[in-house]
Order: sequence, then C-alpha cells, then structure tokens
Amino acid sequence: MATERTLSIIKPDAVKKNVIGQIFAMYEAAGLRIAATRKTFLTKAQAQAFYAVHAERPFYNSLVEFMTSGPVVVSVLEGADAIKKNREVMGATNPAQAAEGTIRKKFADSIEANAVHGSDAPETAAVEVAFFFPASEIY
Ligand code: IDP
Ligand code: MG
Repeated sequence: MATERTLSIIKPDAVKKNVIGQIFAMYEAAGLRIAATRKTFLTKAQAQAFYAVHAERPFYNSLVEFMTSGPVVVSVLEGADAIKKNREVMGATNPAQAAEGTIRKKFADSIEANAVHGSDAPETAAVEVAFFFPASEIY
C-alpha cells in the first residue's frame, strides 16, 4: 500500500464540542499520523473556493455559512492508504448512515454539520493539502 497524504478538517461543530483531541486520537488509532495541523477561521472566500466543486448544489450557500460559523482545525494525515483509511474512520456523510465507531457516528449532528472533512481521491487530496499547507510545513 502506498504512503499517502490526505486533508482533514475538523469542522466548526466538532471544534465547538471540544473534541479535537478525541478526533486526533481516532486518526492515530487508525494508523494515521498528523503530519501538519493548524487551527484557523475560514473566510467566506476560502470556504467558497474550498467547496467550489459543490457550487451548483442546493446546500452550497448553507455549507459555506456553516464552515465560516467558527474556527476549524485543518490537518494533513499521512499513512498507508491514508485517503481511504480516513474516509473509513470518518463514516458516511449522513451521520444517520454512519457506522458504529466512526467519527461522524460519534460526533456529527446532521448531514451538514458532520464533524469532519476528508479528501476523497489522490487528485483532490493533493489540491486540498496544498490549499492549506506549503510543503515546508508538512513533516
Ligand atoms: P463528504 O464530506 O462525505 O465527502 P460531500 O458529498 O463531498 O460529502 O459533501 C461535502 C459536504 O457538504 C458534507 O460533508 C456536508 O457538510 C455537506 N453536505 C453534503 N450533502 C448535504 C446535504 O444534502 N445537505 C446539507 N449539506 C450537505
Ligand atoms: Mg467530499
């Protein structure tokens, strides 16, 4: 299995719940290393750009509002098969469908306020990692 990097965002709902450490522990228990991390507060322009792929979706404006409603924690996770492994530990987009033991089952409130973001493929992971971190800040 290839060593990969993927982007995680702990979303405003989970940051408000004070569960950053619990989510980091779930990444680490899944064999993912935190290669870079930063707490930040997305501007509207940043949230719009990050989710530009969803611009035509009915939930886009609401998603941008939500993602700018409080601070987030952006991280680069690294490990064998990291992109897929992170999607597994995250759980389904809709927490009502998320498996037991996943981050979204444990911490998500709704299909929108669903605790975490994770890149979905190698191409998007590369773009999303570079969106937040220069190579010199990833270890
Ligand atoms: P993902 O985060 O599991 O990859 P995507 O389909 O890429 O899910 O959607 C991006 C984000 O948009 C979701 O994590 C969630 O916050 C929000 N979202 C997705 N579908 C809906 C919806 O039907 N209503 C409201 N928000 C949604
Ligand atoms: Mg997605």
